[in-house]
Amino acid sequence: MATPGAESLWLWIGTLGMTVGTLYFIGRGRGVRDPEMQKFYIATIFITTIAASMYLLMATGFGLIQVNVAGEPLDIYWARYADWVFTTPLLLFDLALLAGANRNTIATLVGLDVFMIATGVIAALEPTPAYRILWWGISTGALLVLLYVLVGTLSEQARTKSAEVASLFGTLRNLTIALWLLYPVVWILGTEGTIGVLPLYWETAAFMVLDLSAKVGFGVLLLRSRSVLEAATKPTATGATAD
Ligand SMILES: *C/C=C(C)/C=C/C=C(C)/C=C/C1=C(C)CCCC1(C)C
Repeated sequence: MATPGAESLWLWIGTLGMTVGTLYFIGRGRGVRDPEMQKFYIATIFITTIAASMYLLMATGFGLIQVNVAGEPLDIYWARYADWVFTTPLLLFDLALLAGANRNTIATLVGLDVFMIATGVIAALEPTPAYRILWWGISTGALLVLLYVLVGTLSEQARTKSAEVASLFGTLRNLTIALWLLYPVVWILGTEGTIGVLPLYWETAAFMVLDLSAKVGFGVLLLRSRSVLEAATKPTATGATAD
């Protein structure tokens, strides 16, 4: 096991930010009785709780391993992937719930997402640089298909909802597209990409800012207005409801 270096500063900030976000979301969820509405709060609280614990794991050095890549030891924070494999499906679940998506759409999104993170893990652990890039490419392909479903099928379903729900969905969808596209960029420029443009210190800072924006920022926008969530869980006039 390796010990974190100066980048642990960013990991502690990440731990703190995710913890504050969790407590804030728990506060927002107090008194919500409707089981359909509670789903938004439960999913969002789990997202930051998982992220807070994985950041703590990385900050304390347990979430870090060394992989031999082309004969050189490379520090890999494996706990990132343990975080993402649970939190990214939950983020998509929040979006799908808002859009009133059916089970098939949710299953497609979650399936693509888990495939993306799993192939990302292979990319991170692969000892041959060229194959690392290959798996990165496969994972990025899955991300592009996933975003295509977000823009296509899911947005179509969101349009059958009230104007305020459709508008919140649009905002969160765009935020998700913009932030998620930056993950493979930071990865390939960072230490994992073995090109060595971004040192571990700055890569860790970049992932921390992305993670906090994609989870706490996302949650703050989603849970800001109870009336919008109420409207999202009510059956729509056009009859295009979930299931
Ligand atoms: C809260 C965490 C979030 C929103 C994480 C999102 C992560 C990704 C979209 C990661 C994507 C990756 C690729 C597309 C290529 C391979 C490397 C990854 C796993 C960083």
